[in-house]
Amino acid sequence: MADIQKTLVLIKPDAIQRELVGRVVVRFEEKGLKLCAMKMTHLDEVTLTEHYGHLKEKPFFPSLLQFMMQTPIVAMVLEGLDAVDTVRAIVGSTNPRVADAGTIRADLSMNVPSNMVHASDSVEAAVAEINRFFKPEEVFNYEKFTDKYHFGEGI
Ligand code: DAT
Ligand code: MG
Repeated sequence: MADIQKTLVLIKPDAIQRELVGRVVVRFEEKGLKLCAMKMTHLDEVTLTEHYGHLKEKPFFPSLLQFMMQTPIVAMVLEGLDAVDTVRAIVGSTNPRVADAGTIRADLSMNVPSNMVHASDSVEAAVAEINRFFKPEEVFNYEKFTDKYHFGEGI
């Protein structure tokens, strides 16, 4: 049975620089994911060290942080059936050159860390990451006419 989940997406500085924000957002919207929150914000070292804590010992960690602070980023919360895995599938694997064609990373990028987007990788991570980037009152729950197509029983 599918679960209705929320997940976090960050549109990274390379997408901002390359003027591809709209192209990223449209992919999630046309899939049928519901936009529950969205804002532009500048990340700081404290937030990024928490966010990328699992990579702290990696040699590329300092340059990853520098990259993520080059411009503001756009943070979003998306909701849908199995949204965590669904969004990861649309985003594609970390290395854009081996990501499946049709994914955001494969179609629009070539390298790391400039792979366009971050997406939560588990339900637990999604809860923590949504709380990291949004206050509860910034995340909206509302009904849409299309809910019957995207949120129904189905398979
Ligand atoms: P993902 O973003 O697919 O969840 P991750 O959590 O392992 O991947 O890494 C976070 C980001 O760190 C990733 O999107 C790009 C950057 N990164 C990962 N591996 C890297 C590497 N070998 N060199 C440079 N940047 C890397
Ligand atoms: Mg990750």
